[in-house]
Amino acid sequence: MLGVVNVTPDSFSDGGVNVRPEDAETAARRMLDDGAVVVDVGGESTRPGAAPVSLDEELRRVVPVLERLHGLPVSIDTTKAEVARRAASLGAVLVNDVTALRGDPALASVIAEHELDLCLMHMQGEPRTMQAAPSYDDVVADVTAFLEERLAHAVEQGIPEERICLDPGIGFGKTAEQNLTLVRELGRIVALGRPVLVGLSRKSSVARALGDRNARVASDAASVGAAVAAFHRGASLFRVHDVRAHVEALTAAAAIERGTAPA
Ligand code: HH2
Repeated sequence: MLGVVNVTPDSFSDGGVNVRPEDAETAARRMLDDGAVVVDVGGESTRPGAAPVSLDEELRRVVPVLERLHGLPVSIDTTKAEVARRAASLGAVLVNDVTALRGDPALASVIAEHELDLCLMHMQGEPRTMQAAPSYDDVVADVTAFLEERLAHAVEQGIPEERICLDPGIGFGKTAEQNLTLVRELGRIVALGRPVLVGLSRKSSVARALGDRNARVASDAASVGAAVAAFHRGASLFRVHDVRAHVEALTAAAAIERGTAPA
């Protein structure tokens, strides 16, 4: 479980909540207490329509939070090599790159050099325009082929395969229906042989599954339901806002899969 700590004024569901470093720290510590294995700190919103953030501004947002969380398991949600480098020096263990190493050409070598884990996520287009006209021949085949190619690229760049997880990028250049199809067919991505991460938490396609075509932010209850469905299709990592609810639901779902309660 990855707990989301957005240090941004404009994230789609929690923008502005954690802009003070002390608030971000409190939120992160609570998520870890609630069972998150990592907290994913990000200083740039990737919601549809979001404008890019400069390097200086992103560092200004995340460095004070990373300093406060030093020694705890932290992931850095960034596309920039310099942010990843600073995060690694402050103890980050994972880079969550929504461009899947297509953004900053220097990022792969920072990850390899610091022996960081990496999440490769699919996105069609870029956040400012990605929801304008998503288009695929076959969304599941296209996303799977993309992740397979990006995985090979990352390995070529010296990042060991064992350190890499894959993410279909729910909401990144996809219609609500395409997002739901990707989760239903998640087994195709799982078959690539790497752990699969999903970020369904509070996403609009989950909200729209409840019948409101204009809904923008899903409830935590709907998000948990979607995560459990993804779990049953092989997802093993979940990027979520309400950590406790997801941990409890997924622990119960896993116990039913096994047929035994934890000892
Ligand atoms: N979703 C968001 C951001 N980063 N990273 C991965 N790997 N997968 C995701 O699905 C994903 C992600 C968007 O959610 P959030 O961080 O809540 O909002 P914002 O991008 O507006 O900060």
